Amino acid sequence: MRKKISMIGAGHVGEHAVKEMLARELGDIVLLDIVEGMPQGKALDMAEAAPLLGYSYFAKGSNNYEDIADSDVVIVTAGLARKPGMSREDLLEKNFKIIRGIAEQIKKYAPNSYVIVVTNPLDAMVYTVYKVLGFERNRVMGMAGALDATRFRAFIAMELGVSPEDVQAMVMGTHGDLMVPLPRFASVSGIPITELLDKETIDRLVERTRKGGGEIVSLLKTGSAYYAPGAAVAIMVESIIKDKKRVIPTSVYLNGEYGIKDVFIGVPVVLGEGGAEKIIELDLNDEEMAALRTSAEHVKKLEEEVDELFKKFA
Ligand code: TXD
Repeated sequence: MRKKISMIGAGHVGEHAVKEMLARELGDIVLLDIVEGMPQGKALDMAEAAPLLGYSYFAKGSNNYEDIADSDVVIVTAGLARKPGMSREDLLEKNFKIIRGIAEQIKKYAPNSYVIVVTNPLDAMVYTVYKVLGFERNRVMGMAGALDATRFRAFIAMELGVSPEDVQAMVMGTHGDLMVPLPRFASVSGIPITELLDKETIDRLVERTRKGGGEIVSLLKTGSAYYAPGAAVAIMVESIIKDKKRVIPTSVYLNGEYGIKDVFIGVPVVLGEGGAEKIIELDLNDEEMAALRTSAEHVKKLEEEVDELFKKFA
């Protein structure tokens, strides 16, 4: 049975994720945006590349939510990026309104789907979607850890001059400066990186990972990263659709795991046909646990702001 995937938001991350999902033949895709013509143009352009690249699935551009009906997976990348002079609160309020509206459409047209949220501020936006949908927690998740971890892996590979493929790493916590990269759980073909790099170097790579998003923004000047984010989305969707059961850091609603409750935060998760099937609980040391708690407290505050926005715009 061909699967159906819908991408809400046909901007940079949306289109790159779709391109990667087509290349991996994950399913037929609906690419939806508020801008008329643009998603149709991008989808047509991708269809025209199919004979050259050899994939058998199509994306369809749309401005109409009826087209997402009965999707197996829905991804949300729609929203605004922060512009100069705009505070974080302004962005939270603007994207809250956009994301809440989108979640209502998903609930109406794709009530059996797995939903992956990408829009920033990530953990607050996935919380917003979760509240509107009322789905079981294994069906609503956020993408961020997959991106932060691939950045950490890439930096380790570059430092050591080894294949990025052989580098594994875990990054937990919220998306942003308070993320929690975990060098103790990073390895090169099973060799702990603590055997290969000194503490000073590891600290430098951890810091670069924390600031990874900002580094790209300051180079690009207009907009933020989209190659690695698009690939990270595709990898998560692939693990769900093919029931690969890959272990990927994913923002999920914790219910007591790690001693944290009612907060969306990045933790290692088994992704398979049941969505976020299983949370892996690592035995964190005191320092790691303290960093994760700080991350969770930060998200909790944002969630309280979201609760206020639900009341304000009831
Ligand atoms: O790790 C992560 N989670 C992230 C998050 C990694 C990279 C990007 N991250 C965030 O994703 C970023 O801060 C943004 O909030 C989103 C999307 O980033 P992108 O770079 O794709 O932004 P664009 O290119 O501006 O695309 C946004 C699209 C654009 O085409 C708008 O027309 C559309 O969203 N948009 C809408 N579509 C549908 N419906 C509504 N209401 C709507 N509003 C805007």
